[in-house]
Parts: sequence; structure tokens; C-alpha cells
Amino acid sequence: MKTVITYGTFDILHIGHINLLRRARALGDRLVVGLSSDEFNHGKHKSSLLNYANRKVVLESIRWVDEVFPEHDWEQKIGDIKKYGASIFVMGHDWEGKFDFLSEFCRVQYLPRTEDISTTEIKRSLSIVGKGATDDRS
Ligand code: C2G
Repeated sequence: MKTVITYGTFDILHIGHINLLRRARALGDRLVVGLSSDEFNHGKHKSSLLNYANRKVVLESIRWVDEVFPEHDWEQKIGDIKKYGASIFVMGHDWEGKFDFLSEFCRVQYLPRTEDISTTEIKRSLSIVGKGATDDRS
């Protein structure tokens, strides 16, 4: 059983997240995901639209994801890798080099990000739409 591990906020899920999760899962037999807690996001200077509980249910509903656990801090990855017996750590290449220290414990694999999509862009588009939107709940 080859376990792959990855981490993220996964707020407002989009194709970039799905591509990452699908490709990470394809590297092994199961994928476990460290989902950033709301408090940890605050520390990353990221405010997620959906809270941890919502983001967890969404992530657990994805066929590529086998288990979701909370990411509380930057220091927990080594313990998580040992706890889950992960043999591959995966992140998008925007993190290239940042987690090379984990190669002492497992393979570190950075995958190309999906271009032209991000949660930040989606939020920005929604805020623009929000300003001009009419209430069409009639
Ligand atoms: N991602 C991607 N393509 C995008 C957007 C995101 O491949 N267009 C990847 C990121 O590279 C990351 C994962 O999807 O590997 C999750 O992205 P975020 O939710 O933005 O997570 P992040 O804030 O990068 O948190 O300890 C690590 C951190 O928790 C990572």
C-alpha cells in the first residue's frame, strides 16, 4: 500500500485542485490530505470563504481522496508522514523547493500547477459580479 500525502486549503474547489489531487493519487494506492484549519489559514494570511468543516466534506467527496486530516501548523508534516506511512509527498510547483527537507522521510514530488485558475481569481470575479448583479431570485 503506497500512501501519497499532500496539504492545502482547498477553498472553493476548482479544476486546479482536482488535477493536483488526481495526479497525486495516481502516484500511489491511497491519498491522504492535510487540510489547513481556519486558524492555520489565518497564519498563512489566507482567509477561506468556506470553513474547515465545509472544506473537509467537499474534499472527502472526491474520488481521489481517501482521508482528510487537519493541518494545524508548519511543523506537523514529518509526524504526519510517519503516522500515515506516506512514501510520497506531493505539492504544486508553486511550492518548489520549500519542502525538500522532507526527502529524508519520503519522496518529494512537485507537480505543475494548473494555469489560469486560482481561488483568488474566482473570489475576485465573484466580487466584481456581486457589485453589478441584480437579485434574480424571482
Ligand atoms: N494548485 C494547483 N493549481 C492551481 C491551484 C492550486 O496545482 N491552479 C495546487 C497547489 O499547488 C497546492 C494545492 O493545489 O499543491 C492546494 O492549493 P491551496 O489550496 O492554495 O493550498 P496552499 O495555500 O498552497 O497550502 O502546508 C502546505 C500548505 O497548506 C499549502
